[in-house]
Amino acid sequence: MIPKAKSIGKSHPVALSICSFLQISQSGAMFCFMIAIKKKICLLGTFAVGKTSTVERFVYSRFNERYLTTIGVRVSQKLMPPMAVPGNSAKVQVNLLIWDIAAMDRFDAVVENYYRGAAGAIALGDLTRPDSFGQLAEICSRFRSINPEAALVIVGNKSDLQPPNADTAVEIDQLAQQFGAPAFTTSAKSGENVDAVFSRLVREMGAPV
Ligand SMILES: Nc1nc2c(ncn2[C@@H]2O[C@H](COP(=O)(O)OP(=O)(O)O)[C@@H](O)[C@H]2O)c(=O)[nH]1
Ligand SMILES: [Mg+2]
Repeated sequence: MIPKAKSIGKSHPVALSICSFLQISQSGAMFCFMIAIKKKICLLGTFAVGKTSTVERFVYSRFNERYLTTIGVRVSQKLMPPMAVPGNSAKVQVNLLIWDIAAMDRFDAVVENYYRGAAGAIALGDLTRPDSFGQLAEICSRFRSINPEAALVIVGNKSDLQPPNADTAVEIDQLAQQFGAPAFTTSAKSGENVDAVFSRLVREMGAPV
């Protein structure tokens, strides 16, 4: 009988559960451990840069041309593929809780509460609107002030409309250096690099073992 997953520390944003599973290989059956972890991540950026579209592409593999303003916050989930742990028979599976937070004109306690407990964030600017990157530095600083250890990935979205020009490339590079974060260009419309951004963030957040 396969034991049921046991949940530890349910109230903590990064909840851990461990279950064993039976792996059948050519050489016979053996027990492996699956370590399941929940991690909260946030999508950051000013209005209409493509936060909701990036989540829609990643979680549901779809895209909508219409702009529907996000009100408050919307949380989606996605189970990442199990990852092998070097030197260990255990595997780790990350369950991402993705917080798509509406752009706000100002930071207040509500926004700070949305950020609280996040292990990472994807910070997006719009390649067709260079000013959207200017606002990202302040948003990322605020996010890091709440979550100092959180991982970040910087994204220039809408690459299908506009490849990064010299100025935006410099700006993205500066943001990446300032926050010690990798940078990508993506298209939520075509899907280019969207999976790669989430996979990289999971790696940046680090395995729990
Ligand atoms: N061409 C193109 N349009 C995009 C892309 N990402 C988002 N959009 C469009 O940009 C608008 C704003 O996107 P949305 O995800 O709602 O932005 P949010 O306010 O940051 O959540 C919508 O009309 C989307 O269809 C993209 O990669 N390429
Ligand atoms: Mg939105």
